[in-house]
Amino acid sequence: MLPGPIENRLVQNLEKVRSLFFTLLDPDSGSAAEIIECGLKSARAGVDAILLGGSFIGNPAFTPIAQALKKETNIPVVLFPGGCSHISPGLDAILFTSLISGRNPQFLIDEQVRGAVLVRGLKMEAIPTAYMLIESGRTTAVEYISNTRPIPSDKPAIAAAHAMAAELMGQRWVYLEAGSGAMNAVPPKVVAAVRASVDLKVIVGGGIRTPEQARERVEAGAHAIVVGNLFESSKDEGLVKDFVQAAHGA
Ligand code: 1GP
Repeated sequence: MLPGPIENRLVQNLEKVRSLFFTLLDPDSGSAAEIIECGLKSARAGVDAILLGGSFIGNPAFTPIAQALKKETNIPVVLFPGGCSHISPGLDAILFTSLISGRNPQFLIDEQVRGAVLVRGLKMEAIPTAYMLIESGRTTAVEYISNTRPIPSDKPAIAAAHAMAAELMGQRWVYLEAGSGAMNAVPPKVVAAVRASVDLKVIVGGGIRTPEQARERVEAGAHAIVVGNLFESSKDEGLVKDFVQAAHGA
């Protein structure tokens, strides 16, 4: 499967900036109006894409939120699913993830088999992404829900080996995840080890709270930085701009 227009656009953006910056919106983090406003602020601040999703999605307004963001912004709105039940119309693309750090077949292949039929039916662009949990100081929601163990944060070689396997299996992106609201973000050493081992595009997220932390991970080789929690609580457009500048290398 060749890259689709959204993936191509992100890769083209990478020719102009040092690293991409994505905002993650959790559909359950507030009212539909609040989430849409957070997305619009992100768009005005210059983010490269909005990720929409999380471990749980209980908000029945999920699809209208996605549609409103698509209508009112010109940046990609990409589903970041917690499972195949989150696949719904109105999004530009899906990070089609497999939780390769875990050994739970449900998130390695089962959700994907069920989701593939839906993605094809909706003619949704899929961005093939290996998803890896990195230990971050305490149990995270994604670790608990997926019933998997993260990779130890002081073992960059293990993370690199997983990324190599993902590349050999045809993935194009790898997402190094500390977990939403993580105590510790993915260490730069882990980012650097993965970047040095594969040609995959490297996304880093979870527990990044300052532009400086974002910059350190860009220096280590991240192609994209993801921040969620912080913007949901602060609602500060200026702060999003600071992160965009840190990622873009301005
Ligand atoms: C979580 O990587 C994302 O899946 C973003 O994490 O909410 O901690 O920024 P935060």
